[in-house]
Amino acid sequence: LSLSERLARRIVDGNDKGLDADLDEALTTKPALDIINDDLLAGMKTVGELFGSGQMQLPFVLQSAETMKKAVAYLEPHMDASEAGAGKGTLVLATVKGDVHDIGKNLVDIIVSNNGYTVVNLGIKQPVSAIVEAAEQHGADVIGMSGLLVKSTLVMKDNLLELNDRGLARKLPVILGGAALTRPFVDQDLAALYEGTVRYAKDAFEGLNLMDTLMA
Ligand code: B1M
Repeated sequence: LSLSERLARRIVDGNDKGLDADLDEALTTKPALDIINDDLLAGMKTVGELFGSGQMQLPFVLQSAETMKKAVAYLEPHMDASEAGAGKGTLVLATVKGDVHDIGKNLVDIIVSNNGYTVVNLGIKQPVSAIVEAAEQHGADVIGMSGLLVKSTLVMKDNLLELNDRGLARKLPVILGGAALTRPFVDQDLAALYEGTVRYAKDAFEGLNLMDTLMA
């Protein structure tokens, strides 16, 4: 196996023995973010396919997720903090109520915070009340919600209605991301009911681009 394939395989197998050495070797050839995007996420994609088709059981998915987290944590110090500390704005970020998936959200945190924004990462299973409280406490410029379950898309819709009701929509643009969402659902259906701006980010980089656009 090539180094790239080996890294993807480590994620699929949830095998972190010797992971750091492989990551060190990969770092000699390409930047940390490329390792995440090309190699580690390829492994997560396979995990999703195996799980979805019933060929992989949940405890093994969890092991893969843990290995993915370790790999990302190991790579994080190697990412360029371009314009870090520039105080470009504040993103309050959460995985929505009822949803435990946080790998994607945490990647958004790493990429957005490495590009000059303050990110307040609330964690998983966050009710809208906690998101609103944090947004007020930290003077958020943007709210980011992540969710991977189909039911999370409905939670996001309810959350937007709640922001409308609280009169916060005009002040707080929202970025939504996660595998169960589609661009038309967010940019058309949800945008039609939210009284502020709501946008879909297909990945962490689009999340960053949206931050730049919304803060411009
Ligand atoms: Co679960 N899971 N899972 N899971 N899991 C999915 C989502 C699923 C699609 C798998 C499948 O069936 N093929 C399926 C959902 C089906 C559905 O709703 N229709 C599913 C299920 C069913 C479940 C459980 C219900 C299983 C069970 O208990 N029977 C359970 C849910 C519990 C709950 O939430 N209440 C469950 C549990 C778990 C684990 C705990 C084992 C683990 C999560 C560990 C963790 O996150 N700490 C897990 C995993 C790992 C997955 C898959 C395999 C991989 C998810 C992942 O990390 N992807 C997933 C399959 C899949 O997605 N195809 C699956 C990598 C990550 C980098 O991508 O999160 O999409 P993603 O993030 C991307 C973009 O979406 C975007 O940027 C990220 C990076 O570029 N993005 C944003 C995400 N959030 C954003 C926010 C933004 C901007 C961009 O701004 C705010």
